[in-house]
Amino acid sequence: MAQVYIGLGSNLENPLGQIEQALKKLIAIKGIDKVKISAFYKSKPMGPQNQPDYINAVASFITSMPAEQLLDELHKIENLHGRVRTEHWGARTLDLDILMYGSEVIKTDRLTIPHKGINERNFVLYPLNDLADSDFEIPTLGKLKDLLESCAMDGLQRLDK
Ligand code: ROI
Repeated sequence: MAQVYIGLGSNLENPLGQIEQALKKLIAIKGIDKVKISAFYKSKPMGPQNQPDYINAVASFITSMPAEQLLDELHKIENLHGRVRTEHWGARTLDLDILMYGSEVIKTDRLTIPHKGINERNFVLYPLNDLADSDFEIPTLGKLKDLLESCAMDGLQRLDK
């Protein structure tokens, strides 16, 4: 069993609804248990600024599904949400990223885990902090507590559910 963390993001076509619906589909995946969900956050776009603000959240669960198979399941959900892969770092209806897969470090054509850029993404670190305890260690990157200290909220807004 691995403890897995997933990042969710959307900035098109009712982002809040996209995230809520995606979480329902995530929970329904066979072989995933003990799902926990962070608060939802509103965040400024990282990358091109001529796109709407994002809604971001993090989910955690345990699974014995291999990472690549989990990635396939997440892509299926993205596709159901009409995800079209167009502009690099452009707007999207739904983005599901495997942030961490247990303590594994994975680098293949399809997967980089821990997910790239986690340490500088407030929209990942702050929701992650809702789920993980303060001495949580991100493989290769260090303690969540230390990463948070050097990552400003910078307009990141925690939403009331
Ligand atoms: N910016 C924010 N704020 N949230 C995201 O989820 C997000 N996802 C992305 C890029 C385009 C890098 N910017 C983002 O993929």
